[in-house]
Amino acid sequence: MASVIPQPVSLIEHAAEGFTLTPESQLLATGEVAAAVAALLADWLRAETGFALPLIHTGAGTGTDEQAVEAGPHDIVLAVTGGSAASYANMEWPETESYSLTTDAAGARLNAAHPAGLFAAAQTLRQLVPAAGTTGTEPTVMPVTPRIVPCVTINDSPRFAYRGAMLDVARHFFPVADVERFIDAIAMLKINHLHLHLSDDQGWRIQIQSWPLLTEMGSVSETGDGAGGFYSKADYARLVAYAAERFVTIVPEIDVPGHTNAALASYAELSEDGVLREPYRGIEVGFSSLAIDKDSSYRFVDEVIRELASMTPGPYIHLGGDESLTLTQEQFVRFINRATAVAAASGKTLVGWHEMGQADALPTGTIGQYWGLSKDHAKVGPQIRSFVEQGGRVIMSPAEHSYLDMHYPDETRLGQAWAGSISLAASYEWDPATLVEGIAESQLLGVEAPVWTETLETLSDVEFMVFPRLACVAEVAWSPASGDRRFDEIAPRLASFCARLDRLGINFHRSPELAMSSTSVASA
Ligand code: TNX
Repeated sequence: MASVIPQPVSLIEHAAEGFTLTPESQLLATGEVAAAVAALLADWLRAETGFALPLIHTGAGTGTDEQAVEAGPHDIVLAVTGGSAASYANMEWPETESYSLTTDAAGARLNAAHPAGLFAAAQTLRQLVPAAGTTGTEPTVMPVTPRIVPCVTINDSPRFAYRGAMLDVARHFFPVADVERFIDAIAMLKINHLHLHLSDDQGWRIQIQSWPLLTEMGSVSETGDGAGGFYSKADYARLVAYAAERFVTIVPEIDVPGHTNAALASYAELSEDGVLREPYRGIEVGFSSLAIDKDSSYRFVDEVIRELASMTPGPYIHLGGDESLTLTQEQFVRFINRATAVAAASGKTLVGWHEMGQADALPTGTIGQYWGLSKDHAKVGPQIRSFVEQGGRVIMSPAEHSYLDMHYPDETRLGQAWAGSISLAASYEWDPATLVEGIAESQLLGVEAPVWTETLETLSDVEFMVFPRLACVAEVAWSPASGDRRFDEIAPRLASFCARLDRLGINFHRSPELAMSSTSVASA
């Protein structure tokens, strides 16, 4: 059975003989851009199989080491048909991320018009390759056993352009290697944006040359007694590049005017009373604010966002705006109108949490991120619709479905509970286009699953909360709309995805909803 998450638009499984990956298989890539994706695919498959899997450049590309090679029946052929870097730049979404994939007794063929689509195809093929020596049902322990991929024809294309995960590196800091590992894991699910929550009360995590004390003083704390930390410019550049190779766009967030204790513990001039704050190591929210009537606050926003923008090739910068509980609405709106105008001078499209929609002079096109609860729709609906009225679109992160820091129903050691517990079914059975009145398909940029880390100290903790629920959210974000998604539809595929996570050493919650014993996890 061909088991892929997110479910492709069209996956036809034929009764015919499948594709056999053998120790002699090769990867044949047409052109340089296909070769870069093929190199990643080769790495993944080598790690899983131990096969040599040489990569050969072939055909009409620009590489110098091209060879004329006939593909054999056990080879994987990857091609990008779109042409040049210039034509990629003009290509429209969703063509950029669409692909086709066929596997049969004559080989495996991956085709896309754009390298991002080829990367998606490679992730799909990776999921189709079974574990060592299995034919889907019978485990053996012969590592060099050929892997039989079912005979399939897949044509696929995403529903939403923005499919995100958010990692809170402020409450607990995660070093570059952890974030890289996280990027690899989320990219398996065709997640293509990583939102990094880079500042909060507990810590400031990104080097800013024009405000050096932010990291000198503001980065040394985190929730609990850890040492905190920050990304140097070189670290951040490394993360951006690592993500880009995996077709993931980094969306950096500097949260203002609230969630700013770490900045106020670095520069006294940023607070209303001019008093330097102490580092904060708790988990309360809403108690801090930039001084909204001091010019220094807007110079801060201007210089920090400009510098961040110059380090960030992606189109978005997130400016937070959530939970400014010390300000009146009038003060908050005044701050947001002025701060977003200042930040928009960076040239980036701004993103804000739904509260930001209370402001009436947002830069045209500002994106709103909805994180509400269903019981609050009456209050939050107007705030999120306000982004649309001001020319922007919406990212859906409904807390009851996509907040991956919430407890599992059966496991409460990690996580929080303010949005309830989130079962695997709850992370799957929802539709972003019907959740909030007045926000329909065409107003949506996409879907994002945030992971707040007040209770999550290690990457293993993060993985436990994220997997497998992110797989459910990723399918909501990629696969075609389905009026009434039923958990049953994804449950068996989720079990085999979890078996893959297990082989990769990625932590996940062995939820009773997976309806599997530990032996079926081991062999799926
Ligand atoms: C709310 S969601 C927050 C975060 C917390 C989170 C904990 C949002 C925009 N703000 O500051 O970390 O709840 O679940």
